[in-house]
Amino acid sequence: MNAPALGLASRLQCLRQIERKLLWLSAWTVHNANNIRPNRDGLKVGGHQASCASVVSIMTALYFDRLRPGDRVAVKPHASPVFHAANYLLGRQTREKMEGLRSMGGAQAYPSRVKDGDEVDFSTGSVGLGVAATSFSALIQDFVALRGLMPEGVPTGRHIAIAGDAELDEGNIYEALLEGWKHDVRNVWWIVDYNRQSLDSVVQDRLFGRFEGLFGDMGWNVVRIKHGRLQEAAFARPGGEALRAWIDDCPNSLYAALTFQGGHAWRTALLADLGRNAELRAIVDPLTDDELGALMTNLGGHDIEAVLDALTAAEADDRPTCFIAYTIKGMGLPFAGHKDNHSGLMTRDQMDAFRTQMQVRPGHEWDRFEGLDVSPELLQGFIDSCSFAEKLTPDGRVLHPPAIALPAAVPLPKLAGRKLSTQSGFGEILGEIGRPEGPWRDVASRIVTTSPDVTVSTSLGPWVNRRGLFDRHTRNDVFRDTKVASVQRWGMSPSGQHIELGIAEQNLFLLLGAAGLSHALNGARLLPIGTVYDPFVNRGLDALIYACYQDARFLLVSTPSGISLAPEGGQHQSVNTPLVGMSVDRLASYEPTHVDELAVLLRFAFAHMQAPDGSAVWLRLSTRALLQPQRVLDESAVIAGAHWAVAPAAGAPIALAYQGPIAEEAIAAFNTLREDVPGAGLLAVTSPDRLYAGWLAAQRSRRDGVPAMSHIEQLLAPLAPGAALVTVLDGHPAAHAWLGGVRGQRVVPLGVDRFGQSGDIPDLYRTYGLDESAILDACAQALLG
Ligand SMILES: Cc1ncc(C[n+]2csc(CCOP(=O)(O)OP(=O)(O)O)c2C)c(N)n1
Ligand SMILES: [Mg+2]
Repeated sequence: MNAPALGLASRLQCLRQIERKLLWLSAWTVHNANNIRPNRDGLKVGGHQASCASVVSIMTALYFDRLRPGDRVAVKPHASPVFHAANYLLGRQTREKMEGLRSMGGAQAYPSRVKDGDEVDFSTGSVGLGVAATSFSALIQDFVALRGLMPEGVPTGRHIAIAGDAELDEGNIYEALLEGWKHDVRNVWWIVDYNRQSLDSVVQDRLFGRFEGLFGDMGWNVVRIKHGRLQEAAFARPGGEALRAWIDDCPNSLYAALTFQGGHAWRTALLADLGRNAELRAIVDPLTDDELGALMTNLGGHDIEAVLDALTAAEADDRPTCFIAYTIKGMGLPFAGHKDNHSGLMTRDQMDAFRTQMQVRPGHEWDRFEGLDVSPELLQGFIDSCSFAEKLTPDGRVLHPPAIALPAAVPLPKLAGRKLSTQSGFGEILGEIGRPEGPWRDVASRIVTTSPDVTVSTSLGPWVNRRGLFDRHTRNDVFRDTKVASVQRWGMSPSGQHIELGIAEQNLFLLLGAAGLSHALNGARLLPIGTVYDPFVNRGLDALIYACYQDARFLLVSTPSGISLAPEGGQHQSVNTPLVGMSVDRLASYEPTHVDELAVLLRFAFAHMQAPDGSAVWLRLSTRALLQPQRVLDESAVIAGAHWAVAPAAGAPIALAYQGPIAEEAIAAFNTLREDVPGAGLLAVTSPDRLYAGWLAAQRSRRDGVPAMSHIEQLLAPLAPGAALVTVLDGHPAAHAWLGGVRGQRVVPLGVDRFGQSGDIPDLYRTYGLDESAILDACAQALLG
């Protein structure tokens, strides 16, 4: 349904009007925010008029011609105003939000799923991540489609990134490319806005050649959109090939500088090299300076026809395709090509001149069809007839499938009298959930697991043996077929439920981010679980934060953790991850100590991942086996972040709090402590993150005049006002140090604040001050004040 009533010429005419309007609106939106809107704090509001101008033609061709409702797009961060302007023309963005660009409640500086609302498919801002995200969302679309989870009526589509060329400097791009190749990813387009400028400078010459080589090696189709129709026509004339060669050989910096200087400078430079070429002069001499400037800057990425042709040709198959669209940063604006234009803003005078050029009357800056050369009716009719103007579903672009119902409890292995680690407990429980029959069957069908080459060593093995590996193609397990003994059954098929990744941790989080948005993007709810070694969460941290910023819903299981991993040495012993868990928004972070707590938290995670006001969940686990207690848990307390393993007497002068595998030493110390202080309490902390969040929320509520009492306030209330708290975890002690602020109690926080090293647990706990005697010393110190 592509503007059926209009012929090509009228279609192009309409697209050119829209292109012009997007250029105007994007520049004006930034100008308005910086120069027209009142500014209360004197800070520069900012915006990127040049980055927008660079990509206007590409976005016009996409949004108003080639995009289908089922396509999903990541727009380069600095083109946010163009994106909002396109939506404004499509009737999906309000003038109020446009006027409020970069102000609270207005359109966001960079497209944001959560803050901008339903039209944004992928948030962008941390460059490179949005681009790579499209590859993983295409993989997830395949996963849900091949497993028959896509709801009827929801179309599949292409996953498209409009990328700045400097985004390809980010290493995560190449990690994603390699992973995409392994999984034979399809239906991905990356359109590179090849303006050969980044923030600081002009890029190296012939960079496109590197891109082409890299993408080609990864099995991508690479399409150069280099020249516009004007240039092609000139090249076709006698002498034209000399002009083409001159442009091809022109260094990027010189090309950019000449673009900025304009027609006269182009003529001087051209004639200095080719002035004796009579055929070339026949092309160049008749042109005015402006005409010559227009010819020399007529690059493919600014020529709607060239862009349309390239995109349309690529639709012939579903191969991943990289388009290298040659563009000029700031095209059509006074600072076009200037190397300092990244954050450059047009002055008021420049804007006035631009307004006149765009035929926009003062006071009509926001009128959709002001100053255009076609009638509003024709243009509106054209816009209405664009495929992308059709709704994806009656609900819009964000889909809301119902939650998957959960049985009352996860299948718990026998615990009584057993020594078990949380990691083994996790593997056993997930293996049970994966049984083909039983109450968890429907939930299990929605689980997708993934791990960056640590599937077996994070105890996902039993689950994978049950559910198989996912691959678009069926591939047998050769070891099994040839009867080589192995515990792992690793057959791959389109019905498998584990996506095995290479080691790159950023890819893990990009995949979890994509799978965690499948409900919203595909209408197919998934329960993604990713496992990784705890210290290497840091290796993918930006992508983890990115996933959370998009409100992706997944369960992260990081294991093993801390110095309890004793012999493995410092690089494998995580220290800071509990603090990371506390500080990342939309991520509920836990460290269960015993497997009964883990079981409660696993079920909670499946619910929280699906709740409208829920979030992603993180479980930090350990390989240290602990004796499992027999007890009845207060499940809501476990979920809220802590429960009394031994409740304190009223007015008790001290409590000991533990988190994670250090519990054994803490419990031993506690038993000694109680001989002297019979009323002492023993607090099992499952989440400093949830405790702290709950405390902050209660404070906010009270500030607003609404009475509230947080879980940690209730827990600590029985203790004497000046009581001492000794806290201990296998991680940074700052995770607990704040507890003293809750009721003004004294805290002696124990933990690890230096890099770990190889050793056994007695040596390491002693060295880092976590063994029983160190805990008792801390108690004595705390009691003495
Ligand atoms: C991870 C990250 N590092 C740095 C930045 C700061 N930054 C913003 S834009 C930019 C250069 C972008 O250049 P390019 O991708 O070529 O975009 P364009 O030329 O279209 O503006 C940089 C370094 C960022 N947003 N994200
Ligand atoms: Mg650039």
